[in-house]
Amino acid sequence: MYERVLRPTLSGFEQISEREVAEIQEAYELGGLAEVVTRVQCSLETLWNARLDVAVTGESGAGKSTFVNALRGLSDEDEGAAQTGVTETTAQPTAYPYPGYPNVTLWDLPGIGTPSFRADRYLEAVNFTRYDFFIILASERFKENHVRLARAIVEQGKRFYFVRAKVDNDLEATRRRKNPPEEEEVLEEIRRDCRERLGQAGLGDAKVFLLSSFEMEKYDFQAFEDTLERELPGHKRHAFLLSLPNLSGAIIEKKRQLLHQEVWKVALVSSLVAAVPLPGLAFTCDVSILLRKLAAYRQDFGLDAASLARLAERAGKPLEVLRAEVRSVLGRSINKEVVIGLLGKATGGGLVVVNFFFHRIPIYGALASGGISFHTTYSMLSQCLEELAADSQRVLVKAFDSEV
Ligand SMILES: Nc1nc2c(ncn2[C@@H]2O[C@H](COP(=O)(O)OP(=O)(O)OP(=O)(O)O)[C@@H](O)[C@H]2O)c(=O)[nH]1
Ligand SMILES: [Mg+2]
Repeated sequence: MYERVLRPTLSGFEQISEREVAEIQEAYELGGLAEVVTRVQCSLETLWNARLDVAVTGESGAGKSTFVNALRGLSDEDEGAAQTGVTETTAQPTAYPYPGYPNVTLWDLPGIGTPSFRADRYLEAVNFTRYDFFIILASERFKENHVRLARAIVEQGKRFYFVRAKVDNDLEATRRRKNPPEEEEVLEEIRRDCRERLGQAGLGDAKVFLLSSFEMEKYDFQAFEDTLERELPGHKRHAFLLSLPNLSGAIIEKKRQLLHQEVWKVALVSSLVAAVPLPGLAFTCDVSILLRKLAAYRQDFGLDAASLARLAERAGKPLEVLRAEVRSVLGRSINKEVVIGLLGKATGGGLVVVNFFFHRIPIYGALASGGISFHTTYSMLSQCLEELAADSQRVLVKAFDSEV
């Protein structure tokens, strides 16, 4: 029990930065605990409400719609999926919000295929200011239009990432040769070619990634994800990472770490915002905040019914087989009674650890006083987070029959 609570907290005890400590101190001096809660709540809401709009563009047939679906964890047949393999008819950008994350939207842009293509007009027409960044998708040959578009995007002060899509096709084709080269050789050759062409056009520092929407987690996907994440501002990084489908163990682990950093804020708000007595417990806390947050965790880790069903579909596994890997209480059902039960069990569990870092905060004395559930709530939330992340890893391994 102590082990489980200790592990994540110790590794992330720097989770409260010097800046945050100073901010809390200032708020406390200004308006006591009430002001602290307001500030913390505000910072959480900035994170939770962050918008992210990503434009996916490229030539007609490059695989834009398939890519949009794969990045959203959808199969082409799923409800709400972008239509693929059909001739593009719409000249308007189409919005595809992430399932369960309406603030994060992938935009499937019209193709850039025609010879009379004018990049500046195109950007105007697709309302370029709306997007945080562009993904230029190219399959097969590198074309002049890609360069024109990339330059125009940079001229407008926006960022682009160059994705060379459908690399599974390239590998398949070279496998048919008499003396097939190594896979990595083929990939490196494609990478070099793209970089060279972009370099000749004065875009030498452009980022190039080789991907396949049919095997999204392979090839350069991890580098692609790491780069996007690194180059986004903090609150947008949060939205981006949480909305990603759990394609790899690395993504699940990153989500766990990210969420772990905000546990103390959620615990603080829920224990101070409303004094609602709980049956059978010696303290008060706002269970509805906890309930909402725990339901969000479940979705972040792809364990809610809709996410599991999508994964089962994508992996071609029966839903029941995946569900059997969900072992935590919360992963199976979530309601007020379950949460109160968990709070009852969590009492005291994480006290030692919480003290370890939280004493740096000036309001510590006030929090440690009787009746405030901060410690218990903190322990409960971190433990649930650990268990849901572990469930998520197990489900992923089962779905794709592999260590991830
Ligand atoms: N092998 C392979 N085929 C792909 C991949 N991505 C897309 N395709 C196929 O490429 C074709 C075109 O894909 P779409 O996603 O419809 O392409 P699009 O860019 O949206 O096309 P338009 O909307 O017409 O501009 C479809 O038959 C897809 O199945 C991939 O990663 N690998
Ligand atoms: Mg399309």
